[in-house]
Amino acid sequence: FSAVELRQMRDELQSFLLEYQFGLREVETKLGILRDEFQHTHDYNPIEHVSSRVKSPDSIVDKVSRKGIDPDLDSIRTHITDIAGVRVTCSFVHDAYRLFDLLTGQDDIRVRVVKDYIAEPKENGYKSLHAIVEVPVFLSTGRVDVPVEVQFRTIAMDFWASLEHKIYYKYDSHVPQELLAELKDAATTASDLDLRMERLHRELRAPEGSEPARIPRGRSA
Ligand code: 0O2
Repeated sequence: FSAVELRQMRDELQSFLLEYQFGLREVETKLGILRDEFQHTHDYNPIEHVSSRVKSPDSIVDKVSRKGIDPDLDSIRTHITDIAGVRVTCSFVHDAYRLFDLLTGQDDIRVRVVKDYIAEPKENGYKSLHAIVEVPVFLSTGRVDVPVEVQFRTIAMDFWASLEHKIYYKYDSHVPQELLAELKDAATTASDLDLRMERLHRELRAPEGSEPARIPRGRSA
């Protein structure tokens, strides 16, 4: 390649990734508005925190080779839908679903795919609600609809997933069987905690004078 061609490739790659950066900003703004309005109207913040990232070029290249995708920008755009990713961590499971409904119900958002790993956890115990949404971004050249993967989860699910991710990388994806079993057990403990915290929270928010929700003792309370 000549120096001019290399510069052109770099520029193309930069504008390609910039679109995803803009897509993230739009989704983050929507979530920020929902959080602030919710706090104002209901005196309650359903979002614990939001993090986002554009996939690194290295990680895009890994996925291209893992999935046998043609290494050109058009097929990457078509086949890799998590180049822009936002993670919304909520205190409670019902908030994760509520945020999902509020975001995906907006009429400029198009929902491409939903994977509900909260209702149907993965075999290893992973839980989260995933949606690939398309958000419109307006550039000087016109409108582009940018795919963004949004993951909704609770603090407990997030705690579990980040540890599992670290273990998976440490063992280069060959995690010993005992550790896998222990992770799965920890996922059950995390779900139990989510249930329990949600019940306590409901009791806290029940109108004064009303019958307090009964909180059963025991493992799945
Ligand atoms: P990172 O570092 O978060 O970007 P694919 O993305 O094509 O491999 P699929 O089925 O299209 O898989 O997507 P899916 O199932 O919606 O999962 C994509 C993302 O969800 C992953 O992105 C993780 O962030 C998260 N995820 C899915 N399964 C697991 C899991 O078992 N453990 C943990 N810790 N996270 C999971 P990346 O690109 O793998 O990683």
